[in-house]
Amino acid sequence: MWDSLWVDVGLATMAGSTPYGRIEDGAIAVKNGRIAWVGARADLTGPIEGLASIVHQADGGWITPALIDCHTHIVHGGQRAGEFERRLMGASYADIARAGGGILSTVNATRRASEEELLAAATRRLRPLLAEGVTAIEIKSGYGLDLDTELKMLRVARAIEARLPVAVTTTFLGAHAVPPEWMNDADGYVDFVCDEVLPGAVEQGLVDQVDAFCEGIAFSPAQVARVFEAAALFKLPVKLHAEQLSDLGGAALAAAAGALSADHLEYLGPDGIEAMAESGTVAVLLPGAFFTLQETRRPPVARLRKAGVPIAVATDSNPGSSPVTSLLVTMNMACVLFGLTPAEALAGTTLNAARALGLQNDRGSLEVGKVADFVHWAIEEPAELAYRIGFNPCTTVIRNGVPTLAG
Ligand code: DI6
Ligand code: FE
Repeated sequence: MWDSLWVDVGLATMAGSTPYGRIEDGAIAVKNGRIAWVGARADLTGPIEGLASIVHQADGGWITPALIDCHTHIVHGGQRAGEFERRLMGASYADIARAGGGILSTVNATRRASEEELLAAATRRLRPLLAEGVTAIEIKSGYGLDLDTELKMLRVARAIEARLPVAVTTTFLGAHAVPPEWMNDADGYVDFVCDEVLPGAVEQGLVDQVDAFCEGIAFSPAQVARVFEAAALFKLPVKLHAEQLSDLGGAALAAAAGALSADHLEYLGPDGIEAMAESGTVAVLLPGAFFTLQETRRPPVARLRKAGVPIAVATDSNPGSSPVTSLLVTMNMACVLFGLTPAEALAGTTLNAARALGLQNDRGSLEVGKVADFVHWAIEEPAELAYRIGFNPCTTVIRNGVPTLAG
């Protein structure tokens, strides 16, 4: 006897080799918070009332795996609307960063903010994501750039998991920018990150994975390699902000380190693609940053596809380059701006987002044994999720098999 069963619904399982893994008239059952059965309703045997304690007649619509936002900087102090205005007047993102604004302006605001203030502000930004059926999210540090503030950000990320119905993967991003105290000694700062900040955060159980920003305005491949070595000492998985504004070979470096993902990738070249395909590194596309910065160079989607590199899609939610708090809008951008199909966009926020976080055994598809996190949508076709802009058709978020929100 199952705990619950959903019928009279389409299933986009995101499993198997067909787009969406569609089952038109499906059924999905839950036992002890995990998916216990999934398939065509016609394959259920016996009267359905006898199969589960609770039977939900969905009355049409579609169930998909719960969404996963696999790249965010959602914990931060302040806002950067002033920079938005300056960019509209012609200043570039890199100009603003070099003039001491950009990431460093958020560092100042984040250092000043209390833990309670950071938690309250992040919670307000998370609400719209949760209402869209996000039940797992990655949250990076990287706006502290000193020991106390990096730990503070990561504690807030952990507190989010305790307070809100969402699983949080924390990512240490101490190598996000060179802070003012180390302005003339980037190598010294990297040593400090590797020798003091990362070990301190790991000791407190605050780090699930390690990231860095490989870019002319941030850290060189040689510096990133040192951060990856430090992560390896703690057996932590790595990922990288790579090839966002130029091609420094970051993706190949990440792939060689066995990275879970390389993210952004507008300037990714053939060598990087090949290396990622070989290592199984996920390409995380962040169209919100491309849109916000009015970039023109697109990530090489056709070549990634051809090489068989798994493609994920995330908000990159941050106060500078991607002030985005909708994964559905981000899926639309991935289609319109980058040429993904709606099925690829949904795989990018479910199955491949799970892979980018190393969570694919538990999340990302409707398959027996995985965590029973899924979403019911009032839609006629799964492609509707990527097609509308600013409309949220989510009716119910099911978390650990329990309906948690009826919108
Ligand atoms: N790339 C990004 O898109 C974010 N960080 C990064 O390395 C932007 C962070 C910011 O502008 O605050
Ligand atoms: Fe980012």
